[in-house]
Amino acid sequence: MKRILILLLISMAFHHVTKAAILDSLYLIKESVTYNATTFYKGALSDSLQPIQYDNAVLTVQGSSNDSIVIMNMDTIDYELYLNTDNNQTWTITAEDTLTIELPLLDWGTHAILSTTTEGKLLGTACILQVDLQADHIYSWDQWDMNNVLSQEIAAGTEISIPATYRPNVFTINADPLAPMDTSNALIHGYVGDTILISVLNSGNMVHNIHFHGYHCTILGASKQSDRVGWSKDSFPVMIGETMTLRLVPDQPGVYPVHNHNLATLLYNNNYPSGMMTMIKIYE
Ligand SMILES: [Cu+2]
Repeated sequence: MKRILILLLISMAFHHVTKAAILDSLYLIKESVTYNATTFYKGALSDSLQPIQYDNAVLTVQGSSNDSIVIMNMDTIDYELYLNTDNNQTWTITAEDTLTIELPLLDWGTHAILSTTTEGKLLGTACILQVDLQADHIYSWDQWDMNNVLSQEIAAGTEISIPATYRPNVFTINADPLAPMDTSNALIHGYVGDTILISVLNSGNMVHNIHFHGYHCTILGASKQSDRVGWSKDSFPVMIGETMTLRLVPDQPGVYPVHNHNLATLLYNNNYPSGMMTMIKIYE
């Protein structure tokens, strides 16, 4: 009897440890950012407050464990968050409060925590979850679009939806509208023959169309276009709120651009190339 009790206590202890594994603590924020004299509001789930990661946290998750994430709501409004691959999985965090959310068991691939709350939904508040991904290099691209004046109205609560006259002028991969060719964390580096996995999220308000120069990518996972899994392509759409996992195995060295095929998304303050563009740099 004593032995059973000890075993029970040990199993409870282990159970408790796996249940309570805290993956990360994130700040839920909504802040104004200025690039080249143009100011816009961006929502984010950030790993730190100084500096704020406007490009959202990217977490490595083991699908077989119910990990938790602590979220501190720094905003003065309540937020509802949900898992993009399971709409029944929702969490509400009241204004200026802290909540520990427990993730369900997750399938291999790329998932995202998104928001149904207007400010979070339209201003790109998100967290990418990379579940059990293994490769030589793992990257992520979070695509978001907005109009800078509209973003201020959304942040002020005077606009609660995307109007029919929506004319976005801010286009970002990982929250940077300038598409810096040397410093962006969207930039991909690797060697010929490497396996490179890219998690893609569309946290924006319109469909975005990725186009690769130099290479084809294989779609290993797509949360909304599951019929495309296995396709190898150089151009494909990413739906609003969709996550995809792409596999790139470079067959040649070189430096090639990747960009949104909708060329209007390659502008910022009328400068080209900006916005939804980055580079793939492959070495021999
Ligand atoms: Cu091109």
